Amino acid sequence: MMSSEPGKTKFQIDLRRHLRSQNIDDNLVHLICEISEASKYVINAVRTGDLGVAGTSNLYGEEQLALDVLSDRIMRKRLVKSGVVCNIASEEMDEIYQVTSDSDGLYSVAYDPLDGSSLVDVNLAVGTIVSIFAGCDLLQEGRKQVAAMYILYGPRVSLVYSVGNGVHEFTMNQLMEFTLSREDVRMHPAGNIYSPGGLRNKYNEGDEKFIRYLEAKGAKLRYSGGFVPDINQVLMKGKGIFIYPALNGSPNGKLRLLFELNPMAYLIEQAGGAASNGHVPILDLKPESLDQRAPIYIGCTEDVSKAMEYLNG
Ligand code: AHM
Ligand code: MG
Repeated sequence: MMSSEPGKTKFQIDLRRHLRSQNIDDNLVHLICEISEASKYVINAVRTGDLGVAGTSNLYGEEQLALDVLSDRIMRKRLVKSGVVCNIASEEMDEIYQVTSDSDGLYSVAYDPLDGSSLVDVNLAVGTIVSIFAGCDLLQEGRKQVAAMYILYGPRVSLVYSVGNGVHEFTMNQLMEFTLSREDVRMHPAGNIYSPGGLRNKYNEGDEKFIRYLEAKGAKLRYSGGFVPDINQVLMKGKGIFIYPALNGSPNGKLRLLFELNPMAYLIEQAGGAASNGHVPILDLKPESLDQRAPIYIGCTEDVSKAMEYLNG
């Protein structure tokens, strides 16, 4: 433990100092710091950049916004220059970008540079999501991640990371430095908020019954349509569940295993929560392709178990 409550710290603990206390190698410290530096340019792009379309599409055939393309470029450039990365995969790139084939002491990174980008024009919160593996293989089970993190661009900018030793939150200060705001974030066993993605009239019967159960027990609906702020709410309040289930016509839901689900599942598990695709933990899924999607139920362990009961009962 390095600090106490926000506002009660005698001195500010910055991200690099905190990372150095985690017993991880210097290259990983450097990599996470480089990503945090890149996020400062992404937030600048979000705040002031062009809101139009880029005229290109990503590997899902979705139209890319100028901000998607710019954020992707910012992230990739920084990762390439970091000197500690061999392979890079992005939700906005068709293929793996190989920086070097020499994996010795290096890391591979999968990221969504600007998740929820279609919300920027209505000024809702968005974020960058990052998954890190040791070596060059990006198609590994999420449980093998050595680190996961996100940066949330909301009224404040926060950065949440784990390297397998709990989950820690940093907030950007007036000097654009990330300083520790919450250490070892823990989730309660059960929650009182729910965040349901997708069209409810396309839910299957089990998911519909689960939502009715949540409503009947008085859980509050909290869904912004941005995965990062929605997960951040569940994680930081420590209470609740986010679901993006299979939909009629979309049996794997919408969200992507490599770029969105694995890193969030890692963080939520590290905080004492759970994440499942309805049958097995998200972190045990072996990805077969970069663009793999999966349904997700993620949050407090008892809520996720209850969802499984309705889904499989
Ligand atoms: P994106 O990666 O194209 O931005 O899409 C992901 C977003 C998530 O932020 C969010 O959870 C989800 O799409 C919302 O989808 P829906 O509008 O179908 O509920
Ligand atoms: Mg996304």
